[in-house]
Amino acid sequence: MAIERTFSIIKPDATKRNITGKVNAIIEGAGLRIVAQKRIQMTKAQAETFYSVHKERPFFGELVDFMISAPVVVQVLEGEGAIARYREVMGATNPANAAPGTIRKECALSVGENSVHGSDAAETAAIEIAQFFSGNEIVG
Ligand code: 3AN
Repeated sequence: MAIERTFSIIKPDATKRNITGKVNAIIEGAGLRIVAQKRIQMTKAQAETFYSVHKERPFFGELVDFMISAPVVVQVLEGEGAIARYREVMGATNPANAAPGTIRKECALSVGENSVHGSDAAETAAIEIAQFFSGNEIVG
């Protein structure tokens, strides 16, 4: 399988509870490498752009407000089949349905406050990485 890069966000519910290290331990324990990482306060415009695919969904406003409610940690993860692998490591969107050992099972609070985001395909990974990182900030 090819080495890929995917985009990850540790969301406000996790930064507020001071468990970014716990999330990173699960990521690294799964064999993914954190090749870029920074803690930022997302602006409303950044959050709206990032989640624009969901703009017609009823929870869009709530999602944007949540993502700007506290700092987030944006990351680039690298590894074999990293995009699908990270989706497995994150677990189901609703933590009630997430498998044991996944980030959402171990850390998330609800379907909205679900601790992490991960890209769902190679095209979105490239777009999402480029929204938050320049090439020289990613060191593999
Ligand atoms: P995933 O993050 O697992 O790819 P998506 O793409 O269906 O899930 O949803 C994007 C984000 O929107 C989720 N991570 C979650 O924070 C939020 N979300 C999804 N469904 C709901 C919902 N029913 N109510 C509130 N927020 C939701």
